[in-house]
This record gives sequence, C-alpha cells and structure tokens, in this order.
Amino acid sequence: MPTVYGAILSPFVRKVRVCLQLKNLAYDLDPVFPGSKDPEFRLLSPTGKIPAFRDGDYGLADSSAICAYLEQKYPASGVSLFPEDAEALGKCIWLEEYADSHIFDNSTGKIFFPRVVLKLQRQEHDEAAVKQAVIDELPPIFDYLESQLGETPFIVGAGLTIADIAIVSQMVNLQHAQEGIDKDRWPKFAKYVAHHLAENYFADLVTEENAVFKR
Ligand SMILES: N[C@@H](CCC(=O)N[C@@H](CS)C(=O)NCC(=O)O)C(=O)O
Repeated sequence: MPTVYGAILSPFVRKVRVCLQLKNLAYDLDPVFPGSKDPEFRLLSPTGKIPAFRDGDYGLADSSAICAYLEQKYPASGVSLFPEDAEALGKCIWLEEYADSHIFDNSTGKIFFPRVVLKLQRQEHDEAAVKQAVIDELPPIFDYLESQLGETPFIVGAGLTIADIAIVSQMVNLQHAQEGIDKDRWPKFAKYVAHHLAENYFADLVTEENAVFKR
C-alpha cells in the first residue's frame, strides 16, 4: 500500500490525500513534520519538505510530482484529474502552480502559518501583519480566481481537475485561520469553494483536521 509522509494540516499533504481518495487508492499516512531528520523520509524528500511519498520501491517528494505520478500509474482507478486536451491541461498545471506557489506564499504562508501554526506551537505572532495580509494579499487572488470561473464548480473544463484540488486545498488553510470569502464580492469563487468543501473528498479530511484544534 502506498505511504504518504506528512502532517495533515499541510495544504500539499491534503492535496495528495484528496487525489488518492478520488483515485480510490488506499494508503498509509506516516505523520512526519516538515524538516524531520528521519533518514527514510530524507531519502524521499532531500529538502525536508512535506509531503513525501512511497509506492513499493518507488518514492518521491512534492505534491505536484506525486499527483502526476498517481495519474499515470493508475489511469483506470477512480477519476482522471488531468485533462487530455492540451490547452485544458496547460491551464490546469498553471492553476495548480498558482495555488501551490502564489496562494500558498500569500495566504497560507502569511495568514495560516502565523495564526494557526505558531499558535499550536505556543509562539507569539504579529496579528497586525496578518490582518494587513488579509487586506492586501487576498483580494487580488480572489479577483483573479473569480475571473477564471464560469457557471460550473470546475475552474477548467467540465469536470474536477487537479487545479480545483490545489486551489481549494489552500482555501482549507484559510478556513482554519478563521478567514472566509465574501460571497457578495466574490460570488462565483465563494460558491465554488463551498461546493468542493461540502464534497466528501474534502469534507472527510477537514473533519479529521478539525480534531487537531479540539485537543
Ligand atoms: N512544492 C511543494 C511544497 C511543499 C512545502 O512547501 N511544504 C511545506 C509544508 S506545508 C514544508 O514542508 N515546509 C518546510 C520548509 O519549507 O522547510 C509541494 O507541492 O509539495
């Protein structure tokens, strides 16, 4: 059975877990924190970043690499998350990268990490800087994503893709940080995120994650 190495609040670990679930693949979760010096983990993830992944003798790191591997390795299992059409595929990979880098840096990094991770570690954070990030960084991201959405709950084409999973995965961290999306200002994006959060591929994981805050 494949193993995912990582901590459940990471948007990248969540992204891989959602992919595994949608591809109907059972897996083990080895709870490894970023920067772990565990030799088995560091062989798979030389940077120490999570997630890492093992499938038999094969292993690698990085959520995008892992999800692309799963798609090619198990094409007939569960749903396909990468479109075949070249233009749709290109757009999917772009939006996945936008979520993993730009949204992660400016939303998860500037809002979730200080407010949630530092709090869990019982460290102080600069709440004024977090509030400023909410004002400065989120609206341009939401404006862009609102502009990319049509009437369906999918940002590329007519079905669920890796782009939706990557974007909504970052929005889960924003939700954990007690920030939402104003549905009057960004109606399509707010509806889109709410749609995916209500589906079991996200809802089950978020329920599991919420237990962390009740400990
Ligand atoms: N591009 C990587 C990003 C992974 C990543 O940045 N993970 C964070 C946790 S959410 C991490 O391990 N950070 C530790 C570090 O930057 O040293 C992916 O998609 O997996």
